[in-house]
Amino acid sequence: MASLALSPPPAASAVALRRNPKQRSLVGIGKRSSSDLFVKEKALGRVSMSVAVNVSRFEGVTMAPPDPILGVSEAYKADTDNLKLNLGVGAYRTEELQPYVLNVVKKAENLMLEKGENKEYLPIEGLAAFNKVTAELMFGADNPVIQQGRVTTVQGLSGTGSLRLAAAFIQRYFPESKALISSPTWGNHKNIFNDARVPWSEYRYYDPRTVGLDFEGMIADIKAAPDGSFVLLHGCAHNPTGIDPTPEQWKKIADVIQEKNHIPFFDVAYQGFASGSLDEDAYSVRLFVERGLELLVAQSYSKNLGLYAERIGAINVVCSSPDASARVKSQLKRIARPMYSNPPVHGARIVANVVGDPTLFGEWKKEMEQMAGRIKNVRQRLYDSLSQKDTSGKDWSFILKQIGMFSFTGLNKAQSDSMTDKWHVYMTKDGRISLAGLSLSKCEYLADAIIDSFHNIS
Ligand code: KET
Repeated sequence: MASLALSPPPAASAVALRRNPKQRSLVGIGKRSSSDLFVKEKALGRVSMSVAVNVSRFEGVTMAPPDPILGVSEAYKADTDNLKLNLGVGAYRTEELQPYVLNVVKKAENLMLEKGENKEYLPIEGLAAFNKVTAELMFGADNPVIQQGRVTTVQGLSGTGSLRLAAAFIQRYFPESKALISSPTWGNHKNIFNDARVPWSEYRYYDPRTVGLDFEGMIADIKAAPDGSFVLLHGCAHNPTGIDPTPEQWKKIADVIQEKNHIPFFDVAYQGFASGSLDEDAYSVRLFVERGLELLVAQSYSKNLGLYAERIGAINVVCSSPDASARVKSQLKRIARPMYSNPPVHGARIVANVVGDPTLFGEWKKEMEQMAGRIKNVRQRLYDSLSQKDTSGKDWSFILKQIGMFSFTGLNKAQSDSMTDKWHVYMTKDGRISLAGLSLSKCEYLADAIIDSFHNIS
C-alpha cells in the first residue's frame, strides 16, 4: 500500500479526483479501506498521494457478462421466491432437489482414507491407474487400440480442461486447421476454441421445424469444410438439444469424415446418462475407432460420477501407431506443465477405485441407471402434464424423443425470460431446461410456466 501511495503517476491522481468525486466525500466518515488511508494521509499532509490509491490500474477492464450457464445459478441463488426452480446448470439433483453424492463415491473415499494416501504431486499426465481405467471405460478394455498402445490418455481438469488442452494442442500442431462445431452446441465450446485461437465454424445440427436432427444439413456442412478439419461431435446426449444421431446416421457421419480426412474430436460428458448404459453411450466413439480413424476424446466424470467440483476427466488421443501416441503424450504434457503443472489427485483416485474395482463398478452402474431413470421419469411426467394442460393441440412429444439431462423446449429468449421473470424458473436463454434439476412434484408447475410463456409471449 505504502509504495502505491508514494509513487502515484501525477496524471492518474488528477483522473482519480475527477472520476471519483464520491470517494472524496468519504473523507472523515470513518469507512475502512481506501478512505481510511485517505484520512491518515491527510493528517500527514500527503493528500494528493493517497488519492492515487483510488485509481485502479484496471480502469480499462470492462465488466464481463455473466456466464450463460453458470450465471443462471448465481441469479437463482439471489431469488427469494419459494417457487423458484433451478433448471439452468446440468447437475443432477435428487427427487427432493438436493445435490447427490453417489454411494460408490463415499465408499471409494472411505477406502482412500483407510489407505492413508499421501498428497504428493501427480505426474504431469495424471494418475496412471486413473488413465488406464478411464481409457478402458471409453474404448472397452479389450479394444485393440488399447492393447496396441495406440491410445494416449492424459488426465485433465474435467471435461472443460481436457477440451482446452486438446484445443491448445490443435492450435500448436495444426495451425492451419479449423474446428467444426454443431449449431447449437454447449456454449463453452466456442469460448474454448476462441481462447485457444483455433478458428471454428458451425455445422447444421438442429432443425427447429422438426425439432429433430438436420441430418442432411450436417452431412453437407461436414463435406463442405476444408479437408483435415477437426469435427467436434457430442459422443452421446447432445447438449443442448438432447438429439443424437441414430447408429445408421453415425455410420454415415463416419463415412464423410473419413472421406474428407477430417479428425473427429468427441466430447463425452454424459457417458451413461443418455441410455443408462456406459457401453451403449460409447457406441459412436467405438464405431469411429473400429473404422481405424485417428481421433480425440475428451471425457468428464462430472455428471456420471457426480464429481463436478473435483474437476476430473481426461483427454484421449487415438493414434495410428504407439510411437505417434507417445509423441502426442509428450506434447500434451508440455502444454499442461506451464498451464497448471499437474492435475489434482482426489477425483482421480475416486475414479480409479470405482472403475477399477469390479464390485464398486457394478454398484456404480446401478446408481447411474437410477439417476438416468429418475430423469426419464420426470421427462415423461413433464410431457404428460404439458399434453393434459395444453388444450391448443400443440404436439409436445419431441420432449420424449430427446435424451440425457436436458430438454430443448424450443422456447425463444423472450419466452425463456418470462419463465424466469414471471415464474421463477431459471433456465438458459436458448430454451434449454435441465431435467436433472426437476422433481416429479414440480412438473405441473413447470408445465403451467411453459404453456403460459409459449402461448402468451411472442
Ligand atoms: N462438454 C459438455 C457437452 C458439457 O455439457 C459440459 C458441461 C462439459 C463438457 C464440461 O463439464 P466439466 O464439468 O468441465 O467436466 N456442461 C454443464 C456445466 C457447464 O456448463 O459447465 C452444462 O451444460 O450445464
